[in-house]
Amino acid sequence: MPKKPAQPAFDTKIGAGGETHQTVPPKGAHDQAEAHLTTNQGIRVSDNQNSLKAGPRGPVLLEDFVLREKIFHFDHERIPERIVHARGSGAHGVFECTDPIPELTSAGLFAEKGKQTPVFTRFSTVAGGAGSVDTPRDVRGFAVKFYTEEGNWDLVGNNIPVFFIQDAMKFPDLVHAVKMEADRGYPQAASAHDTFWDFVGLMPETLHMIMWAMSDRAIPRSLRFIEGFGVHTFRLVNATGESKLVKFHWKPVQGMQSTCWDEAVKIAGADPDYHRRDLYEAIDSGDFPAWDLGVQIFEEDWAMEQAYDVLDATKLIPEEVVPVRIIGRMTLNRNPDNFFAETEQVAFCPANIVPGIDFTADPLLQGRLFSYLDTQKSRLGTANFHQIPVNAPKCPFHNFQRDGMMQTQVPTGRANYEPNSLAEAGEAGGPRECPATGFTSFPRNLGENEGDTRIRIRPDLFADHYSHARLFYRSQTPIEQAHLASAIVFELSKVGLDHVRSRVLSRLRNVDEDLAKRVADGLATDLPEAAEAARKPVDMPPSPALSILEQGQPSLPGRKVAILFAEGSNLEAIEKLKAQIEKAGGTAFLVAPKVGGLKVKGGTLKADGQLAGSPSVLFDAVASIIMPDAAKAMASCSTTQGWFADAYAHCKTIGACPATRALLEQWGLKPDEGVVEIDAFTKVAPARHWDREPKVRMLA
Ligand code: HDE
Repeated sequence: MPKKPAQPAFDTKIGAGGETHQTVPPKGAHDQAEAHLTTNQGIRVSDNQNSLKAGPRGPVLLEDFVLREKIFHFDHERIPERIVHARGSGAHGVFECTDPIPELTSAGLFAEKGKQTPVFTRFSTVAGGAGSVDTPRDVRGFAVKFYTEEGNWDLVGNNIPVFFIQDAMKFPDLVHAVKMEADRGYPQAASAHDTFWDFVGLMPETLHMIMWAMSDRAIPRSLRFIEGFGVHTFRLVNATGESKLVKFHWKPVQGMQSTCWDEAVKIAGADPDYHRRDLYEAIDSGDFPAWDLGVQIFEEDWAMEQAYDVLDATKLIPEEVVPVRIIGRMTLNRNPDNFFAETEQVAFCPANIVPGIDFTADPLLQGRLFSYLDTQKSRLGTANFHQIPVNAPKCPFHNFQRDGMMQTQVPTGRANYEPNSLAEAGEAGGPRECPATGFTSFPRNLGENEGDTRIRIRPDLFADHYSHARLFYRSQTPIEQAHLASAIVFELSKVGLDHVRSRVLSRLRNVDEDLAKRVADGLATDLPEAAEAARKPVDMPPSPALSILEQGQPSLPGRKVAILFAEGSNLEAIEKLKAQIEKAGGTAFLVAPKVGGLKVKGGTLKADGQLAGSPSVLFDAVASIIMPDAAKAMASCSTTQGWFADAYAHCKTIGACPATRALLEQWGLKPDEGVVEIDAFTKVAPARHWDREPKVRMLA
């Protein structure tokens, strides 16, 4: 991480009372230009320390406009947080088209190889408030704003390709159920409570997404290691008006990786900003995360032949059936300058779409097309939120929408209506519609052909609530299945209402009998009768693309590794290991019982973090280079023991010198193939050794 130089400070005496405070002189050309502190009206402030008083001990005067303006502005600093996805982290970047698809879409951003489009991306959790922690079990939002030359396109997706519900009508109920319970105001950022599982049990359409949410996908290692999905079926339309259906995918170039539950819980305490920090630091250090954008393209006729409805957002199309074609890459290469101005004020909206892309009649998507514009007005307070820099298109935009709160544009002339003939009198007439290049909606939406009968009903195939949940469960590796079953046991163990637990179990029997048994066993409860299924589930061939572990072991680039040392450790060995890790693309972080500088063999060494403040959960793998004397002193330290025990229990690679190995044995942490000599460490880290897991933890 590049370190910012420390600023020199000097003391000043101010005020009649001679109070001392420290201030920092402006530095650099930029600061010099803005050296004078002013009010919002541009009046220079002479004293930013003391309010205006009637004498040194007298009351503060109402005329102190400097104080009043400062406090007034501060009082209104907070804006309503997002009702969902309140906690998020964002970054700027660029999207580059790598495989143009003009035959599929007229959208300019996909027209030529090498074409670049600026983007702003915001990742988020869903259930917790803006100040909640980064690592709860939750869905992650994955929203990308493409500032294209034809206007803004927002692909507002998640890290899970399906959703809990099929119809926007149920969204407020879902969100009320998962958020803090209405009377008690807890739990924060957690689905493990009665009301959420009550909703799940009563709404079997949630079960597919429940499988994902209870899998390791919902406890990612970092935002850099998640996939993203547009979820709904969209439409691509080419220049001649031909159309195909499409699902959008983001594939992380860094690979995919998750934590395990015990680790995620401990990270929440050790570093509540774990994901935000990780993203910021990676970008700040030039290790730019990237994602490939892929499309699954399919014909409407093909869609109509499937056993599921592609307008149903609780269903996915297996990649093995319709492969994902990679068409471009997004690289996040710039952190926001200001969190509030950019990450907080960014306003995504699935209705922001460009010519060449169109919606389908997915009833969840249709509801979203209303909701986002509406919510921005209450969150950002004005219909002019599109003028905030992070939201404004980077291409010209002109229309006759006028005025409103916080209008920052100054339109000139009389033309504020259309049609007008002011140009005939030599005045500016303003912009006009463009039939040739303007956005036109595709004339037919899939499913929109059933006459004009107004009905509140779902299509038949929407009633299959279990087949895709089953597909997901059966596509997982055994260890992932165990994690998933254990997660449901954990969540249901926090449910106080017996009938809620029982109803969920009765639904799980339709997903997979083995899963239901494991959960019932984990709860020490009897299996109820299977719930009646509205539509008999069908078995689909497993899809390895749905498993994280099937994608392979993580590699070192982009991962953070701790090297523990203590008094007397061998400096040369530490430096050698550090260099090896960095050469392999990882980041080495030195941890010691004290940070200031310890005497080691060969010199003095400062640590990057103190042992108690840098628990092993924050690293992908750990190595330890210590002398027997130090090991002896550390043997009785519960923090040190916990440091190793967690690394071991989270199935991480441990690089152990002989003294460390002896310590592990003393603590009963049996060395296995994941406990390696220092020389072999870089090769093995940061693989996870899941074979170890059954030895350290009871899983369902
Ligand atoms: Fe959202 N969702 N959502 N959602 N959503 C919001 O918009 C909504 C849904 C998603 O980083 C809100 O600006 C409805 C699916 C992301 O700023 C709100 C329905 C998917 C973000 C809203 C859904 C998403 C949001 C809250 C059901 C994945 C964060 C604040 C019909 C495809 C964007 C805001 C950011 C945010 C409504 C379902 C993704 C209230 C009504 C499905 C990533 O407008």
